[in-house]
Amino acid sequence: MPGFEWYLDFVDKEFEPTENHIIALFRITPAPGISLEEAAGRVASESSIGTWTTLTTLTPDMRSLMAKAYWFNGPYVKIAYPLGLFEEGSLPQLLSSVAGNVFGMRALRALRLVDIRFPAKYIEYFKGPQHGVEGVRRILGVKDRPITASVPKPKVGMDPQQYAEAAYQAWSGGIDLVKDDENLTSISINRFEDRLKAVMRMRDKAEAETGERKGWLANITGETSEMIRRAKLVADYGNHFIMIDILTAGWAALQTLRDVAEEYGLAIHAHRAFHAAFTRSKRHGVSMLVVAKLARLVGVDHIHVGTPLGKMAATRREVLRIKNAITAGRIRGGKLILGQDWRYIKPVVPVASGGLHPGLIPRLIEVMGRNIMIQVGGGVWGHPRGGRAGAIAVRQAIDAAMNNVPLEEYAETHVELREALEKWGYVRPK
Ligand code: CAP
Ligand code: MG
Repeated sequence: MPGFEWYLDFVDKEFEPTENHIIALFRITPAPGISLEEAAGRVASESSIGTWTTLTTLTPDMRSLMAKAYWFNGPYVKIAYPLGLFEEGSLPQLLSSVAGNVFGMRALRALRLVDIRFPAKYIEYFKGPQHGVEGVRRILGVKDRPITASVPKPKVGMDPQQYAEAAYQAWSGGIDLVKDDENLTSISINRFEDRLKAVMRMRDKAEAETGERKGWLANITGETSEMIRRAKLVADYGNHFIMIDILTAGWAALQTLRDVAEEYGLAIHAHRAFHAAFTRSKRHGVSMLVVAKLARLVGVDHIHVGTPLGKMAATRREVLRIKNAITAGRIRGGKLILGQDWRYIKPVVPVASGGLHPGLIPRLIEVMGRNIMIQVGGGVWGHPRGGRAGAIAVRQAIDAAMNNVPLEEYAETHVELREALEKWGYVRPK
């Protein structure tokens, strides 16, 4: 290493982090000619106090803020960060540190932030979910079975009246939550306020007819002050839920809306559109595990975690690891997963969605359990007899699974389910 480089000062295999360090687990692929230790030192340096050269301004006391790469296992490296590096309660600043410049360094061919652990002294500046799993189930009056949601499809194209009618069909067929699609916010053919008024009229009608509680995941995504205005409108009309595309809206906006949601008792549904731009590669980017843990810390009430059966790429192992990370009170550390004590931070509802239909529901419940939300869009609106029949078929598939009755057998006496199986069988869409 040239005389002006000091990256190895950020590597200490004897270092023992304290309870008050933030720990990041990285997967590091050095560029040719760079050792793993040097690459790890570059990551620890660039994400804490260093840069490419030694400095005349560095005093001994500043060294206490140096991050330390201290654990090495193949390409995996743990880096410990002193809490003094971080602004209390600011996710943007956390990510600008541990997930900022480091991804672009020439000394690395690839870098992935695999997991992150927050100490109690960092967690204490965040609210976590306002309602959490128990609170959401209480709002909906759904005790044991999976919560159901459906996105009226086509995802964009219906005007407010058509959309509200579709919502009514889904609710009256037994769906608990009607969800705006991730790209349906307020567009010329379907303005947010018009949709709000039309949908809420139908929500009341469906509740009166079914005797079940119904909710609308109102996609308020937009510029932050507009999201605040829309959240207040949703609360004024008596809906208990808002939906935010948290990654396109941004972490700062999510933190603001978490405070607004507190004021109005609103549960937050987190859609993760945009995540696969950086979560999908196993060698570069940020894992969905990290995204889900950050979202729990800020305080979403539901978040999409993927499903191994659907149209989006996801492995069973990854989905279950994410599900555990957002629902367990404590995460046990393992070889490549960091322990985490979530303390007072409530559990978040894992959302399984993407290519699901009645034929997949029993297997989905077998793999992901009952304490999930199942979103079925095309699998409801593609039913031969329309959305209401599709919704009924979803509930029939859940009933069959909850009572351990094979779908084929249950379909003999439940026509909507039979028709869904005739159209899709057990296909796994892609
Ligand atoms: C699913 C969906 C969701 C995806 C998001 C869609 O519709 O509404 O946005 O599930 O992916 O637009 O594709 P379908 P993920 O039920 O018709 O597939 O849940 O993996 O974040
Ligand atoms: Mg969608």
